Amino acid sequence: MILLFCGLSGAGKSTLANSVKNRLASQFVPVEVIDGDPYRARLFTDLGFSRRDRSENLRRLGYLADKFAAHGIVTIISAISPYDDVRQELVALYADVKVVFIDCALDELQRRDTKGLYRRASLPDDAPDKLKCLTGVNDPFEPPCEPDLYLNTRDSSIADCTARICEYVLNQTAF
Ligand code: GGZ
Repeated sequence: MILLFCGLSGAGKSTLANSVKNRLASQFVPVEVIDGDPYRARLFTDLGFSRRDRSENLRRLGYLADKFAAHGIVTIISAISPYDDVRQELVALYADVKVVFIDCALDELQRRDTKGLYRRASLPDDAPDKLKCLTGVNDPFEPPCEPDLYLNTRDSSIADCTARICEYVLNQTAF
């Protein structure tokens, strides 16, 4: 199974992915997390944040995920994945891809702003530090119409969201 976690920066995708991994590991379910941010930093240094590059990013992550999943490893892709067409491409291309929408209201993300990205996106256009294509602020995010699983990290705790995802995985698989 491949779980495609999508949602805005700061919504809790990486936190949840690692929390799900730890919880399932304690039940001897193998999980690999493929997180967009470190893969961009270490392997996909040629990619920026244009639509074309974001799409290419997800295609590469999907290809890798399929390799892990082929060995029976529950594989979580954790990336903003803002465009529905590429998410659907992965669903069509690979076996058992489940879209998991990690949602959170923008005002809460702006309040959390752990990396300062939302502050930078709201700077005046001529500010040197201005972030010009932050997803959800000045770059698009297409919410999945019918995600396999919907979680909202403003309304629910990480523990509750983790429990729901683990329950879903365990119900869907033969572990
Ligand atoms: C979105 C950005 C941007 C812009 C830097 N827009 O939450 P993070 O900080 O730790 O992870 C995000 C990461 C985006 O990588 P993804 O592979 O998830 O993106 S995508 O699926 O859209 O290809 C975020 C940080 O990089 N970041 N600039 N402009 N996120």
